[in-house]
Amino acid sequence: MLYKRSSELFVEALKYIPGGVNSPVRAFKSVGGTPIFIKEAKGAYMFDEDDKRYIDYINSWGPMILGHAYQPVVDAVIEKTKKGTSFGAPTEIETEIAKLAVSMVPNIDKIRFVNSGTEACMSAVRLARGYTKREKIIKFRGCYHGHSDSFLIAAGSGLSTFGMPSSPGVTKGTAQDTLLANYNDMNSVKELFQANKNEIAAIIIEPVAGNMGCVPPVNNFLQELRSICDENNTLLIFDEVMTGFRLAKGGAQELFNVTADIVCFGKVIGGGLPVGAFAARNEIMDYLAPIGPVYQAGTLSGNPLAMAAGLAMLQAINSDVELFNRLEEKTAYLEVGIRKVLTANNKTFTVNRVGSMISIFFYENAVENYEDASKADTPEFKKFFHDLLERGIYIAPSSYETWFITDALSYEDLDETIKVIDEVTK
Ligand code: HOZ
Repeated sequence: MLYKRSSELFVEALKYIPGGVNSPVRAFKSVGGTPIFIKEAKGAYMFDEDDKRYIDYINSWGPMILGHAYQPVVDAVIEKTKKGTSFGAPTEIETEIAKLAVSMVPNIDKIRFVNSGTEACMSAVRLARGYTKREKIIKFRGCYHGHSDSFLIAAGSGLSTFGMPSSPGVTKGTAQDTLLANYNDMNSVKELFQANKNEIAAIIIEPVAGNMGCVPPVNNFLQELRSICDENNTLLIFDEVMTGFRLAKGGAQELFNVTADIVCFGKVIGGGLPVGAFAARNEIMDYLAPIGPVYQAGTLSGNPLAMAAGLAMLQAINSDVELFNRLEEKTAYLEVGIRKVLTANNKTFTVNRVGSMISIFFYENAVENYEDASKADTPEFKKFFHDLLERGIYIAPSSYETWFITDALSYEDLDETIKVIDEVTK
């Protein structure tokens, strides 16, 4: 029986863990069926507890850009572990990775490490509020910046997957300080500035949205956000948890040639260990404790194992001058193949892609914002997901999530994937 061991493990997990998972989308609730339990992974492949092999297009939701169990990261973590796993005191490696990250990313002087993308975005907003002495922020419908209270309003990702765009437990007081605009719609942003003069501390945005599926910024949207922030003394926060060190060495800032005031990281920067970070120019970062008044802290922040993994990952990315070209070529190859077979099979679809982030929407029109993304055909996606899974292709169990391409994928893997997509959509 397919997924036998996974089913048994899920039954057991349900007894002790809410929904059997530690992060909701993993439960497969929106696509139905039993989540597969992973035993191990190497390169482009994951193996479940029933020893079935999958070509992985989730890649831990982004971090495994060089493939699973990437040897330099594994070695760095093993070596560090032998010397102690946490000290709650400064270590040399924190400065090493900070120095490297600052050299790779435009427009930042200092960086602070935390444990997740959620923490990074939450801290960035607190810093922006403290720095500007204003309280309101603008976020975009369908963008997800982690599960901190201020962001769980019209959020994408898991919340959209379950049709609960906002979460109970977020107080009215918190919610009223989060103003909502539409992605790729400058007019909706301008209206908020007009109605809230001198009150907006920051705009936070995923420069390429990845939590309503992959949705690229259109025209000069990011440039126009930069301008309106400058005109209103508002800070522009790029949530580069997905795009950072993935779309280019310097992330979306480099790719689109737009500078943000604060940049948030997660995923790739930790090489698969729990790392987040936020970074900015000196005058903003020096507003943080212990120099400045804005408080932020953490026992496991800058943890030596996490820093060792992150450093090995960033060193590999920094020294590989062809990496981003290869990722672009592989993902473009996949995109062309998918378009070809879906067209031949008379499917109604839209494919969005930026670099190594890609999504298929079963929808006939362009997908430029959350409203468009939510019109995609859900039953069609569910079938597509399960058909692929059964044939060993592992994509995110939600059409609101992006596929993340890893450099470990070979062209044979991509051909196999395209062939399977052809078969299941015939
Ligand atoms: N919704 C998260 C990614 N956008 C899921 C993370 C996880 O389940 O690991």
